[in-house]
Amino acid sequence: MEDRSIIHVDMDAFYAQIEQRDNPKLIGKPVIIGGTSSRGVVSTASYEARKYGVHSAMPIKAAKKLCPEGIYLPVNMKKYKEVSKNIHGIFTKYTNVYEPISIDEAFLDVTGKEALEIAKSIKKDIRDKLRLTASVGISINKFLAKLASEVNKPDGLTIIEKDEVLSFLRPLPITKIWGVGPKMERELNKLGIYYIEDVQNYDVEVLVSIFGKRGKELYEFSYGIDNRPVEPRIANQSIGEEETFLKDIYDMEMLLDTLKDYSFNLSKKLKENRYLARTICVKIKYSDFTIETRSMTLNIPTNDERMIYKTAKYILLNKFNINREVRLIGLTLSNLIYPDDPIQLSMDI
Ligand code: TTP
Ligand code: MG
Repeated sequence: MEDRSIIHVDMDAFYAQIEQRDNPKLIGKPVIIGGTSSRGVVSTASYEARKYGVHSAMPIKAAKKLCPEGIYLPVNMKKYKEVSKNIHGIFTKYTNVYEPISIDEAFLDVTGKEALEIAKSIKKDIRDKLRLTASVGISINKFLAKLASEVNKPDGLTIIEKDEVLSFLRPLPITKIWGVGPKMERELNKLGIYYIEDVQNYDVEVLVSIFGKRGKELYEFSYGIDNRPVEPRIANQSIGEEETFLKDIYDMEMLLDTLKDYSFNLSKKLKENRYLARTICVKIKYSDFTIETRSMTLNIPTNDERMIYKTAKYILLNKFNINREVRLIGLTLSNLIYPDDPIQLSMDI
């Protein structure tokens, strides 16, 4: 694959920074944004509050113990979404090959352009137009660009050049590898793997025998290999999966199993992006190439694998009349939203 230039932009302490901007009295203070009920959790904390050990996903109660003098504010989602729209608007000035990945993050593919100049200009735009700071990473792929953006937070700008990749990765903990959450971490620890260097030195065949495809990915990430493209899309579009069977089938079990796999993958994608979906649509293409779609809209948006599958199954069994062979089945989730409440979503795989 030819060399690419990928930029990753991530706003610093996003919700908290917006509140500090809008109320200068909060500047320099530990500000904690989160659910205000007794069972609420921290959405984010300003960098001042992080010094006390306060972080996202921690119960507010625990945060108050660590940082009693903190200023605790509720989540003003409407405001943050508006700012998010403005940020994504800035990115599209530079390239159409831009992939929003959450409310405050995006990848841009600027291959063939002056990546450093663009990165500086994006930071300047965000500062001048929105009076906010972002951290930016530049490298040869998504995985490395995202790591680069984390290095010098807040207000950072970091490049990982091609010839620095291996030495940069070597000392990092394995949790820095894309998709390695606490569960995977424990499994790797059992093999004596703690740092990315340990993955580099491990026998890839053994990793594959234990983790399958994921083992190979892990090994490739440890060497900084990541060929995933920046996939341009607009937040609030839809996500979906479909597959043409090798041979047309008339087997309900297999259709359901396929929907189950899709539900798992799409739920994971929703969680990674911190989206919830309301509309679930099943598509069937028959052996004569006619296509039918049926959908349902949930009262409560979800990212739950079981809920997605349950609904898809209901649609398949009740809204279709499958009386001939099926060539393709697809599942699409639309009506994607950001949660209005600071629901904590696990990134673990
Ligand atoms: P992040 O970019 O993960 O965090 P951040 O911008 O607050 O801080 P950092 O400087 O480390 O990037 O998430 C963006 C926003 O998403 C964050 O401001 C609040 C929200 N969020 C939650 O509501 N719950 C969570 O568990 C996390 C991680 C984020
Ligand atoms: Mg951020």
